[in-house]
Amino acid sequence: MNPDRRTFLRASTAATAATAAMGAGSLSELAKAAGSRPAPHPLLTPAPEFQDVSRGKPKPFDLVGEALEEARLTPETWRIEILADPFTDAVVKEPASLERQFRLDDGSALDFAALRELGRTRGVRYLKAMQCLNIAEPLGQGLWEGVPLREILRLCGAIANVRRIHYHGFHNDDPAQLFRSSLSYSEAMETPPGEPPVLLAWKLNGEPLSLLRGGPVRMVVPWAYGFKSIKWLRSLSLTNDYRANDTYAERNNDPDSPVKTAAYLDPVPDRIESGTLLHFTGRVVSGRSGLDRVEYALRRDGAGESELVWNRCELEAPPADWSAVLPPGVSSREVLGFDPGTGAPLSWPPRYGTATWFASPRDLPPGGYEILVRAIDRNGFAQPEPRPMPKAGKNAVESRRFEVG
Ligand SMILES: Nc1nc2c(c(=O)[nH]1)N[C@H]1C(S)=C(S)[C@@H](COP(=O)(O)O)O[C@H]1N2
Ligand SMILES: [Mo]
Repeated sequence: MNPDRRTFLRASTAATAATAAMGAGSLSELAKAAGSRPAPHPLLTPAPEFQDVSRGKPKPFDLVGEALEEARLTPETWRIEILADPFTDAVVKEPASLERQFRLDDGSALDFAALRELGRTRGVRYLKAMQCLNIAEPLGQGLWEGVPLREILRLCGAIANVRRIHYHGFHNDDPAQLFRSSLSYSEAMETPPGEPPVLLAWKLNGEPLSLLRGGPVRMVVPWAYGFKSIKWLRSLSLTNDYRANDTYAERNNDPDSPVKTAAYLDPVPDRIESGTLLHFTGRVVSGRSGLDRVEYALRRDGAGESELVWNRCELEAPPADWSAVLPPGVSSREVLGFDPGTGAPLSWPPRYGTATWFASPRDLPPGGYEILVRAIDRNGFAQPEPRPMPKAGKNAVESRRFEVG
């Protein structure tokens, strides 16, 4: 159980224990215990605590010593190739061409120092939740830092017949284990004003990106599920093929699916003593269509779907003091998605980010219940709409049962 999930239990058992131990005499103690709302999920997930989704064997983060260097996965050995894909077929008649390629064989591949140098003038950082299309719950939220992919592609000079960027991560020498993804050229180059760009990231939460999280360099695609954020990135291929080559597409998922606005519910104890102040918590992800609100409903055993009454949940407030949240030396004024003047976030939760919601229903009569939670997006769609299809992202309305005894 992670510490946040424990908080619910702690808060509710503290209140129960206080009720039992103190009797009617110490009302202020009682109020204190009962009033303690669980702490929100931390806004920055420590890098090792992200839930890991890595395919293949051995995993790159199990490599050590020479094997790691041969894989070019140390900052000193890391290189990225940027190549024109010679691909043509009956439909795609002309191959891609680049004025300048960056190749391993002639020593022109970009190294880590070159990337960092570019980052000095073109670097950006933003908050983003990493989320797998196939796992309900964000894997973690981080402050990602690096250089926009568009700045890397600019280095190629004049380019012709390029429609997509194909890229893959290192696993080992078995081609069957390649984990691939792709973006259209336009998605990579045309960042809407104020929106986070696709990033070649080498820092997470102010620290160098660990091998475990895909370092030295990983792709971060802000609006997409995790399968586009390829770890152990070492090559980009610019192609005239107009099709997505994503590994996830081959596994029956929609490779263009943006992250959904969706609320997720933390575990709930099976049984709650009558009179305990209830605190339900969970996380909500602000997807491409933004978040309007989070709602919960309580269904008593035997009640029908049509009797559901949806109530508004409270959202964790943005921190008043971001210096206590962000890594040392990072001002929120320098984070994309924050007001450069005031340092306050421009939307909440952050764009493609997550925050905690709370619901504290009062005075529930004893009985069996189900709690349901849903997010409403800025277009007025209630979860699981607008795309209640697992192929486009796990987005079902979550519910849990409990008894008030
Ligand atoms: N090279 C590589 N990159 C990868 C994967 C992988 O298996 N290999 N898994 C992807 C998937 S499906 C997800 S959801 C995210 C998870 O990122 P995390 O392990 O840092 O939480 O990484 C993506 N990047
Ligand atoms: Mo994933």
